[in-house]
This record gives sequence, C-alpha cells and structure tokens, in this order.
Amino acid sequence: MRFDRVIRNAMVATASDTFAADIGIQGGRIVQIGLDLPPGAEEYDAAGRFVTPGGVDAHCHLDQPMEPPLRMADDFDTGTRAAACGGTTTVIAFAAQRKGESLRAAVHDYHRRAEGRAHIDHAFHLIVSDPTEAVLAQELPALIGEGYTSFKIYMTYDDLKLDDGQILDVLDVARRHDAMAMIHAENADCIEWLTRRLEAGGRTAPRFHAHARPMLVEREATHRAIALSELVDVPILIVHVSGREAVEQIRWARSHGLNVFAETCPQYLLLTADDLGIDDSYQGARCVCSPPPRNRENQEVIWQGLADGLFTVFSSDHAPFKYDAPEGKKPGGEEVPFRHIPNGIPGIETRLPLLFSYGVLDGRLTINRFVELTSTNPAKAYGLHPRKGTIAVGADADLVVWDATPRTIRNVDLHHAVDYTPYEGVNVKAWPALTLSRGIVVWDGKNFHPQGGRGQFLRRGRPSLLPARPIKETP
Ligand code: DUC
Ligand code: ZN
Ligand code: ZN
Repeated sequence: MRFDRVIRNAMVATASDTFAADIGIQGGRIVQIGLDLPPGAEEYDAAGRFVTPGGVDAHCHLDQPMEPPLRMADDFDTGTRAAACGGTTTVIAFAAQRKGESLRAAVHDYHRRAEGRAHIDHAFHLIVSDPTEAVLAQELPALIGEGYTSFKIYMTYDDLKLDDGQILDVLDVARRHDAMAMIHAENADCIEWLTRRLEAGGRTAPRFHAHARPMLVEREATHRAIALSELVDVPILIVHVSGREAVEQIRWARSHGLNVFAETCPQYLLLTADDLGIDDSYQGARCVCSPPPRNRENQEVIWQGLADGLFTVFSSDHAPFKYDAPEGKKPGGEEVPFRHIPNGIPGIETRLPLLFSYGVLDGRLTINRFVELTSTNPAKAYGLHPRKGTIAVGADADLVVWDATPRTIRNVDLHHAVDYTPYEGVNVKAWPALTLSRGIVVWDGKNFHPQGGRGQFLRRGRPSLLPARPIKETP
C-alpha cells in the first residue's frame, strides 16, 4: 500500500493508551498504525513528540445571528482558521432558533453562513428557544433524525430562556429521540433582580457583571436542571461549569446514579472575577462572559474535576466580540452598563495549548485524560465517534503533533478576527507543530494553510455516551 502521508516516530496518545508508532494515511483516513511503515508520498517526522487526535471543540459560537448593532467577529472562515492553528479539527457551533422562528429556518440560515467557508469539519447543535407544539412534535424529532443530535437550552437570557415546563417538554423529546440536551444553568430571575439593584446603586461598570451572576445563581439552576432531568429520566450535559457549588450539585447527581455530564472551559481555570476589573475601568468588558470567572479556590475545584473524571468535556465557549468596536463590547460605539455588554470571550485557538501546558505539562492531567476531555469525549457526547476523537484505523486523519517549546500568547499571533485575547502575555509550554485535517496540513507550526470550503458538514449519529436502554413511557 502506498500511503498519501506517513507521520513517523509518533508518540501516539489516545484516551486510553500511549505508544510509539508510525501512522499511515490514505484518502484522508488513518489506514495503518504500526512500526516501520513503508514510505508515503509525504513524510513527516514527529521525532518522538506526542501526536494526539485533532481537538473537537463542542462549544463555540461562530457567526451566530445577533440583534444589531452586535455582530460576532468570527465567521466559519476566521473561526475555523483559528481553531486549526490551535489544534482543533472539528467544531460544533450553534444554529440558534429565534423566538417566533422555526427551528428549520434557523438551521437553513446557519448552513448558508457556513457554506464554502469552513477550513475544517463542523457540525451544528440546535438552540431551542421557542418550543412550540410544532417544534416539539415535528421539527425537533425530524432534525435529530437528520443528524442534529444535540441541542442547547437556556435558563437565562430573555431572548432564549425556557421556563421549567418548557424545559421538561424539550427534555422529553431528547429522551424519546436520543439527543444530548445541553443546559446553560443560571437563574434568570435572580440575575435580573440583582442587576436592577446594582443599577439602582449606580454600579454598572463591567466588573459588576460578576456581582449580578454569583455562584449561587448557577448552583440553584444546576440543581434545578438536575431535578428536571431526573423527572424526565434523561441524561443532560451542563455546559460551562464555573466553580465549586455547581460541581457539588453534579457530584451529588452522579453519586445518586444520575446521568449528568458536565463541561468546563479555559476561562474557569485561568481567569478570575478580577479580570472583569478591580476598579470601574471599562477594560474588564473584554472578560465579560457567563457564567463569569470566579476566584482561585474555584479554579482549583475545576482542576480537581478535570483530573478526577467529574468533567466530561472541555470546550472553549468561544463567543467572539471585538473589544473596541460598535458591533462588539462597545455597542454603538459606547461604553455601556454591564447589562448591555455582549457576553463572551474568544478562546478557540488557545483552548488546547492552555490545557496541554497547565494540565498535562504541569502534571495535573495525564496526556490520556487531556485527549479524552478535548477530543474523544466530545466526539462521543455528540455522535461523532469513532470517525472523530481518536487515532485508530478507519478514523479520519485529524491529527496534532505537539511541540513543547515555550511561547507567550499574543493576540497578534492568533488567527481569529477578534482584537484581543483574554490570555495576552500568558506563557504556554507547547503549541501544535502540525495540524492535519483529514490528512491535509492546515497548520504547520508557523503558517496557516487555507482550505476554505473543504471542511465538511457532519451529520451526527446517536451520542454514544447516552446509556443503551429501552425507552420507557413518560411518568
Ligand atoms: N455565555 C454563553 O452562554 N454563551 C456565549 C458566551 C457566554 O458568555
Ligand atoms: Zn451558555
Ligand atoms: Zn456558549
């Protein structure tokens, strides 16, 4: 067999094993893993460095429709470019239903936005914000059947949030049709009440965003989401868990045998509420995201959960808004009260290098747990495994070779379209030396190799993390 490419002398790391091997690639897939493979048309000497499956970033927002003047900085071109340069080879972004709109229309519009632009493979979660009879009975089941096998629901944000009855209805669809339900757990009424009090006291600087969304509001919503999922008897995945009190709720659920999966993100390991400002300066708007970053004690709890298996996936929650722009953090060109600052920070390119450096190389996580959190489990949670998320014969040749040379993160070196990174000046100990997307070089450690439009839309299967069991009647 003549390979298109051979990655030679790899230290292959999967979620379960670490071993020395060559990897033979043909037609975009891994076709052989072994020692002393015959030559390929292209050869790459990994020289004993770690080779991991390409990252699967299962939580990122790209070119999501916004109310004017807001606009996301990254579309499927710049967003997937940045992802590839940071070692991510699959992204799952969000086709968001607007209230009054059909889910089908949201999906159609989102395909139009992605079409011809993506440099790497991609899929869409649905966001269900208007669970009408038609959505529950027809659209959502049909779309799940067509390969959109996950959706996100919100317990906060006026334009997106569902009440408890609506959440139960939507979870019941997930149970009947085998979808993964992702939940943004923050108590909307508590946030609104706190926000009004802060505004009444003139406390509207960016840092007060964190005061309006204390851990308690996340804890309460996490507890409620778990109870709702228990009532319906369906697994859920709580996204962007930020600290101890939410972690405790999830540990309690697990200890009671409930299928509650959890995601966390780099901002809860490396940022704190101080990054939103220690005074009333507007600079902190850069780090306004929800839930907000907490404190050092909570960072340690998140690290512990990553190490001990509490967390299932590690995503970026890349939500890209320029800082100094009227369509971004200064809506209409103004420094606005925190209520009006668009929520979200960029992180699609830095997700893997940060976790590799501060997790693996600093001794907090094994390389295998790193792979599990950043690639294998997201692929399993959202119906992409084993095509994505592993290094195995038959899998797509989505691969990353790691270079353990220290560098300092600078926004000028990143490839997103945002005018800042929250990690400016942060030192990392490693960065991808090579990213392959289905066997093609998209990043060589110095240069991005554009493949706009080559990235394929992925119709997904049944999430393999869902338990195999017969469907029972609704209680
Ligand atoms: N929070 C979200 O829930 N989504 C996007 C960004 C953010 O901060
Ligand atoms: Zn969210
Ligand atoms: Zn998000």
